[in-house]
Amino acid sequence: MIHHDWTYAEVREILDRPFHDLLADAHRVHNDRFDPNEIEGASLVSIKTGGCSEDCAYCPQSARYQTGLETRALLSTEEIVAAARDAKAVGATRFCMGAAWRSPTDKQVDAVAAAVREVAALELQTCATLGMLTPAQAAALATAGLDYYNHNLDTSPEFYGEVITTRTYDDRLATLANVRAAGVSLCCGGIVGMGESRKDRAGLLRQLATMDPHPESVPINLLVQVPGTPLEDMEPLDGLELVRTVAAARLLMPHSVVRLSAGRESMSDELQTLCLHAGANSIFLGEKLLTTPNAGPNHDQQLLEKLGVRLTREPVLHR
Ligand code: SAM
Ligand code: DTB
Ligand code: SF4
Repeated sequence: MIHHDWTYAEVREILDRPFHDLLADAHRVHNDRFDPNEIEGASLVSIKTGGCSEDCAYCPQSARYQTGLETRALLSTEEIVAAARDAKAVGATRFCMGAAWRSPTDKQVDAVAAAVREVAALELQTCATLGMLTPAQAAALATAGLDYYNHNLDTSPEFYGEVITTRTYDDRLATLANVRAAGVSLCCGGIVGMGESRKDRAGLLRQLATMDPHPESVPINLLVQVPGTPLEDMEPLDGLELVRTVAAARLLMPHSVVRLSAGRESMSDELQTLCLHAGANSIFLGEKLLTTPNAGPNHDQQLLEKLGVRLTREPVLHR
């Protein structure tokens, strides 16, 4: 049964279970719904880089922090399509276009919509993450054939103000509602390792799991600690807390594809494997996330081979 009425206490009880019980429960649900030997490969390209007006404390692309990042204007449709072809060549089935905007102008949305049309023609699933959207902008992207929109809640409503002050949690919820209303699937998750407590991880998971329907994709990012950002010296999160978060996401949102998203570069193969065992069934492929290094295709291929895990277009739901 899929529930959308999770209470904080229920979510917290799941996160607090003895580790082996939590892992076994999550793997059972994962195995019932999906083939654990199949994962989705997604690919990211930064279509507009840096110079962002927002103050997200984790982000190398904020203009407020000296991260040494080279800014870049919006790529042309041709450049985006070339990146999409490269993504397809490494086995990606979803192509996500990310832009460092607070919210795009209508003209910028039109330019991205033109690229979406061409990427969709390559038979890649399309995703974009462009910041806050109006209902009309979401509808324009839907018309262009956008399959998914990524917009993260990032953390619990209570911890949110410690990380971002330039837009509110409610702003994010409004964009999510606009995207849903346009008929585009949601990719929505958060970041762990920003100094939040287990209470906040439970708060984030509760927000996600009380959406109806649940987001189709749930990215769980481990903070990438980028020099120059306010979170650069954060004490790294205990890996087992990441596994708990993934396992709880799997139990709370059994039909969603859970992506072990940013941060795999700093994880051991064993930690990544525990996350896949706990129910993660999507990763980003390729050398780069948006601006920071990713695990890389050679290493990923070796790991997937060792595990006997295949890349698949869409992890199959058994029931
Ligand atoms: N500018 C748009 C926005 O913020 O909505 C879209 C791009 S933004 C880079 C997309 C997401 O990337 C953020 O919401 C955040 O969850 C994630 N992210 C950014 N920097 C990160 C970091 N250093 N570590 C982990 N995740 C990060
Ligand atoms: C998401 O949840 N993670 C991706 C994607 N959505 C856009 C972004 C990760 C960014 C990591 C930092 C960087 O490379 O700039
Ligand atoms: Fe800008 Fe998005 Fe980075 Fe926030 S996460 S600073 S909105 S690019």
